Amino acid sequence: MSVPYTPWPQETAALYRAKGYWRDEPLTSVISRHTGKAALAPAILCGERRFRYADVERLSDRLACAFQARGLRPGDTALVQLPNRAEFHLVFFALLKCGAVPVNALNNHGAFELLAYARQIEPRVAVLARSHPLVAEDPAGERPGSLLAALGESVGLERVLLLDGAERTPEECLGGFAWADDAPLAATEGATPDPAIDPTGLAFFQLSGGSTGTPKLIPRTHNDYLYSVRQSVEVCGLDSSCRFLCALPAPHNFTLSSPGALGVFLAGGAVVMAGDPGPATCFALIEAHRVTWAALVPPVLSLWLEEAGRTDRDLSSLEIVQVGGAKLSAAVAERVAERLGCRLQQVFGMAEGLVNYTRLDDDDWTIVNTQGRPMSADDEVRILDPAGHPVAPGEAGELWTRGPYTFRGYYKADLHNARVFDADGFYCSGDLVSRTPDGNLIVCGRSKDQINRGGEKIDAQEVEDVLAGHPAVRHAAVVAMPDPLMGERSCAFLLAPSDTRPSELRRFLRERGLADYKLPDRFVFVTELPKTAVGKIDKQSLRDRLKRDAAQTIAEQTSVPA
Ligand code: AMP
Ligand code: DBH
Repeated sequence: MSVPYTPWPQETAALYRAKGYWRDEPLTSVISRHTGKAALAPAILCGERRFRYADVERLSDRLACAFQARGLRPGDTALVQLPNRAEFHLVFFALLKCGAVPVNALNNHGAFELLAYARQIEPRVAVLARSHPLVAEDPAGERPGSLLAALGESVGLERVLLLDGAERTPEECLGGFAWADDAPLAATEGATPDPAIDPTGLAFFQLSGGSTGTPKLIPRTHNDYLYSVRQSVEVCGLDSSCRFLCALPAPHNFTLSSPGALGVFLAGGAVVMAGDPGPATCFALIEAHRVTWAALVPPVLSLWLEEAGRTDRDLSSLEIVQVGGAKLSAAVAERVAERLGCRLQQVFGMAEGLVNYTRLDDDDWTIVNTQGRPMSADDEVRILDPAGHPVAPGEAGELWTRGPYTFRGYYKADLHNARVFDADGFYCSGDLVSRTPDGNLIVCGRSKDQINRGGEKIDAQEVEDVLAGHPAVRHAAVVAMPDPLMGERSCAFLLAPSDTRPSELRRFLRERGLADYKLPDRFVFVTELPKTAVGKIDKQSLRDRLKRDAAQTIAEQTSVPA
C-alpha cells in the first residue's frame, strides 16, 4: 500500500532520472551515507547533547522498530508536532524508515490545524510533546489532553507516542518516549527495522501557507525532495565544516531543506537546535558552537541586527545569514554585512517546490535587491498576466512554475488543483514577481488571498470562516496591513455591532483552536463593506485604506517635534 499523490508525467520523470536528479534513493540516506569515521562526527547539537551520525541512525532505527511493533506499515500516515529538539529529526527519520508518511505540524499550530490535517490524512499514529499546551494533562492527571480526545473522536486515532521534556543523552534518549496508552515501547537496542521504504514514492507531506479556507497538504517524494536538498547544498557550497543554526521551526521547508537541516546532514555538518529564534538564545548558541550558517525570516533578522550592536557575544564564526519566507527590504538587507560581519543570501522558496537563491558570489546589488533565481537548470518559470500571456521583460506578473522538485497536486484537493495548475502542469504560486535581465526574481506582491506575517502565512478565508461562526459577526474580511517590523500584520474588517469586544473575538478564535499567529492583530467594525463591480468584497480597497492609515501615522510621527 502506498499513499496516493499526483505523479509527474512518465516522460518527465524519465527525463529527471536520466539527468541524475532523481536517483531512487531514500531521504534517510542523508544520514546513512555517513559510515565509518564520518558517522562519528556530530550531526545534531541540542542543549548539552551531542548526537553523532551513528546515534541518529541507530536511534531512528530503534524508534522505527517501536513504530513497526505497534503496527505501523508502509502507506500509513502520521501526525507529528514536536518542538525544535533533536527528537524531531529522530522521529522524522524513524517514520520514513517505516514507509509511513508524516505531516510535521508547526509547534505553534493549534487544535484547529492539527485536526484539519488529521481529517485529511487519517493518521495511524501521532507523535506529540507531552508538555505542549494541547496535550498537557490536567493538574490532577486524570484526564488526557483535549487534543488526544478530539483526535480519538474525529479520526479514531489510538496510537499516540508522547515525548517528555527531559534532556536525555543519546544513550537514554528513547526513555523520553512513551505510548499514551502505556503499551511498552519496543525499541530494543541493536534492532533494525524491517525494510519498508519505497524510494520511488511519497516521503512526507509539507504544509502549504494556504489561501482557500482549508489547510492544504503538499505530497513530497523521496526523489524530488532529496534532489532539492542536494541541489541546495551544491548552490550554497555547504560542506562538513558547516554549523547550521536551526532557529526557525524545524518542519518549515526553509529550515528543513533550503539547504536546511537535511542539507547539512547530507554535507556531513552539524545542526544546532535553537528553542526560539530570538537573539538572546541564538547569539549564545552561535558563540558556544561557532555557528557558521543561519536561516531567518525578515523580522527576526531585524531583531538580530538591533541586538548585534550591543551584544558581547562573539558572532565572528557566522559566515552566511540566509533570509526568506517574506520580502526583505533592501534597507535592512544593506545592514547585514556591517552589523553581523557576514554575507547575506536571500531565499525565495515555497513548500510546494521552487526555491530561488541569490548566489554567494553575486554582486551586492543583486543580493540586496532581488530574491534570487531558481536553483535548478530545469526549473521552468513563467511570468504571466491575468490573461495568461507572458508579461513584457521587467514587468510584474503571476509566477507559474514546474520542475524536478515542484509538486503536481495538493493532497485530496481536485477542485483547487484544477484552479492552480494549468494543462501543462505549471503551478501558480500566487506571487507577483518581475525578472531582472540577469534572471533574478523580485517579489512585488501577491494575488493569493493570504497575509504574510513576517514569514508566517495566514489564509484569510480560514480566519474569516471561523470568525463568521461568532454570533455577533455578520461578515468578516481579513486583509494585510503594513507593519514596520513584521512587514504585514492582519486586520479583520467586521460587519458587527461596534460594541463587540476584540478580546471576546480573540477568545472565541482561541477556543476554536486556531493558532495564535492567525488571530487578527486589529479589528475594525464597519456598517458596510466595499464591493467590487461584480459584487465581491473589495479587499483591495480595504488594504488601501490601511496603507493610507499607516502612511498618515508615519506622517504624524515624523511631524512631531523631537
Ligand atoms: P508557503 O506556502 O508557506 O511555503 O510559503 C511560500 C510563500 O512565501 C511564497 O509563495 C511567497 O509568497 C512567500 N515567500 C517565501 N520566501 C519569500 C521571499 N524571500 N520574499 C518574498 N516572499 C517570500
Ligand atoms: O516561505 C517559504 O515557504 C520558504 C522560504 C524559503 C521555503 O519554503 C523555502 C525557503 O524552501
